[in-house]
Amino acid sequence: MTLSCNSSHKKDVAEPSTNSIKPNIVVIYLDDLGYGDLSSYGATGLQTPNIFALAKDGIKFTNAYASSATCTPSRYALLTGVYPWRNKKAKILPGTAPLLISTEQQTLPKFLKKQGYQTGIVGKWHLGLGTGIVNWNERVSPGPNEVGFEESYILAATQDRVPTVYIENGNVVGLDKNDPIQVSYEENFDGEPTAISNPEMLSMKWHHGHNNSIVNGIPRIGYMKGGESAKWSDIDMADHFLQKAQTYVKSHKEKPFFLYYAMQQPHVPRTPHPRFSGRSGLGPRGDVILEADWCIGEFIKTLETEGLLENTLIIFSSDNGPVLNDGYYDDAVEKLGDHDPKGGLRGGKYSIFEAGTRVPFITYWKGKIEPGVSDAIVCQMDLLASLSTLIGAEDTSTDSKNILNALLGTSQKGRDHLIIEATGKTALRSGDWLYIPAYDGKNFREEVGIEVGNFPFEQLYNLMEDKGQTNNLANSNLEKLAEMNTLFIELRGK
Ligand code: NG6
Ligand code: CA
Repeated sequence: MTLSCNSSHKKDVAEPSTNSIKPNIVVIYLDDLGYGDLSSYGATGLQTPNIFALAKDGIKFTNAYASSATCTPSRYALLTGVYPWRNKKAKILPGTAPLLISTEQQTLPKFLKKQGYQTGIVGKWHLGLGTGIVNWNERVSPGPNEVGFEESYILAATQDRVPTVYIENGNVVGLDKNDPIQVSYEENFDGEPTAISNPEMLSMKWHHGHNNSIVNGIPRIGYMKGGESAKWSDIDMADHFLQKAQTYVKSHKEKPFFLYYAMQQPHVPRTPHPRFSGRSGLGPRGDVILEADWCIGEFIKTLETEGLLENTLIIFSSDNGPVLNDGYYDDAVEKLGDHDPKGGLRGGKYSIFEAGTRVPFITYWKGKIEPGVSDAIVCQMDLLASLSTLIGAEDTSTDSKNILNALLGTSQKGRDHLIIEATGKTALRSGDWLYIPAYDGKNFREEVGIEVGNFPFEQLYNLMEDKGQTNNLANSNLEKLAEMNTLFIELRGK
């Protein structure tokens, strides 16, 4: 059903936007999950029943965007409400990068905290830690706790990057002081095995990059020495984060909370728990999507048994589009079969084409949101302005737009336009149209097998008529081209 925005309908379900309501807010955020990776978004080769239930009883957005086609910038925009291209450092960060968000900056958790919320993050961070040179053997700061999260339990960067340890409120979990951790992205530590020196130690083969330190048989990006007792178990990571998220909910019931549950799937290395290995038939990439779906089901059960489901707004999405081979041989390509992670869109992770940034996005609030499908243009960056409005104190200090009514399904109207970003390049979505300026560089990124969208000429697509971006109208609709170009320059600057 597509929602209408007539006023009587509005009245029925607009209640949450009254000033005094402070529901719990949970953002469930996957890593590299594509627009077509869920059965709720048309996948037939993969069944994701728990996310399906959220979509069926909530609002499924068909024109929702991460701000970017990679992780760090998308997470930056989600948490700060600021376009990542305004910050030159907002690109894929190494595990040793300093904190990208200024401690002075407005953030979603900071805002909510000021409004009386308890705030927590469980899962992937990837926004940098510390101020430059990090000593992992002392409290690492500033980090999530300094930009609004009262409690944090994170992995620093990505599952494929060192340090491969959990960090709780700035402290490496399970660290033995007699076995200190050292991390470098420049050079190896004397005598430490790498994927190059000791290929016999590998249980997963690298395809490109990912040939530095070996942890649990998996070669990583970056070098790490020590910290043996603190190293995470890859196959237990999903259960581990789930348990932390459940514990957070159970122990913060008394006051409203904001929980950012940032799951690691299906980013590489894909390491399903043995319970899920082989279950999808699509190889580990499919298996970890099933695993993530199961975790979400368990997490929602916890909200339910704790009596919190009716009072919790759940927002589900992904930080960027899909990639099959992102650096390891793990059968993602070989076992893909008919599954289309892109869901008919063009491109993928790293791409300025739609599959880079258009992602699954679901809002669910039992008894408050009327189920439906929404075509409104929405962006994760808009959570700050929208959620602040929900709780009665709209924050319009950033690029974030108040699209609360679209998120709650009382309106089909989202943003008029949005600048999307992919590895430093930007494009404009406005209404049904997508404009990509001319860019240097290659279109096809061979190692990942993805078209990133670079062409030495302008591109213009009507996404309603041409979802797969196959018909460039730049030469045939000069009027629209000029209009889009003008708006792009106005929004983006030269
Ligand atoms: C790339 C990695 C890729 C992945 C990505 C970050 C190589 C060759 N590739 O540099 O495997 O880690 O960074 O992904 O190292 S993201 O989802 O966190 O943006
Ligand atoms: Ca990602």
